[in-house]
Amino acid sequence: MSTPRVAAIHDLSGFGRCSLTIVIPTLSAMGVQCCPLPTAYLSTHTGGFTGNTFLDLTGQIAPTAAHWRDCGVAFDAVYTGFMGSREQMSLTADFIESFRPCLAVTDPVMGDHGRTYRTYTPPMCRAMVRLAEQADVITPNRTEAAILLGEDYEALRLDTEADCRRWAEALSLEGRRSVVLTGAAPGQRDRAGAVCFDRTSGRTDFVSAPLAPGQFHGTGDLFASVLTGALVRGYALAEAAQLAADFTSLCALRTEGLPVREGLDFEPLLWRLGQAAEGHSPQRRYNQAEQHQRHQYADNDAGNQLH
Ligand code: PXL
Repeated sequence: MSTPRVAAIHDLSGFGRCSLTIVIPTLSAMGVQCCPLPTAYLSTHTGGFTGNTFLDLTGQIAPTAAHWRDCGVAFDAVYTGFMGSREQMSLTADFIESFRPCLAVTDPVMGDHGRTYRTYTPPMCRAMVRLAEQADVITPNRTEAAILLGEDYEALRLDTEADCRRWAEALSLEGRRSVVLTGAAPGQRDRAGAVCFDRTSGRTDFVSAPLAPGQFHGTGDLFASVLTGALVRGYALAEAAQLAADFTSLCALRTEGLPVREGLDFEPLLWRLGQAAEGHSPQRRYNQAEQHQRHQYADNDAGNQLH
């Protein structure tokens, strides 16, 4: 079976572990080929550091897409994350459409804990809402979910299973896209979790893993990267989200006590992720119709697959 291939459109931040410095090693460890298309180069990420450099790479998106198409490259998935400008979002949307049928996974990176990231302006957030409308799978946190839905952050509560189901279903745009809404572990104080709405079945499932103390940078990037890798390796949505929750939790637990802005200390654990993913044979996903038929639902209690 050939190696699944993912185009990853995210920023490249040299120090601080986020975006491509997480996406590339994670997908590689899972036996997935990652083709990065950096949206910008920054010396560090923008959370916890000031004075970072910022080299905008918007001009690279269309020519890279054209060159890859000329080379006959096809992708199982296009996975998008942090964007550097409003223009990048429409270019990224064009990129996705020109590589259909591929799975489009959009992590609508805009903010956390009720606040947008420093570089995100309201027009950029509106452009992200439009980009996410084209996605097959979105992975918002609570802050991003509120922006996507035009809701007040305080109103978007994830305290009960019913709340979580309601918001996940609202985010699905009447079942057109699948949703993995993170930060949702209703009634479980000591667990971190997500609620998953799968458009192929209309099912809503909950996944969770032990909660580590502290809020580390890049946690969302790691979660979405594992999820994407698992999806192109043939995991069903809830099963992919469970693996992502397990691995992110394991990494967060070992990072405890290290500087928050340096992100999750995930590299020493990548071999475990590789081992877990090995149990699944990769499936080519160029044809989305086929892919939808293949989706089968794992029991919610799939259990921790990382040993
Ligand atoms: O982890 C999200 C992220 C990605 N990329 C950059 C960021 C952030 C969050 O602050 O600054 C550059």
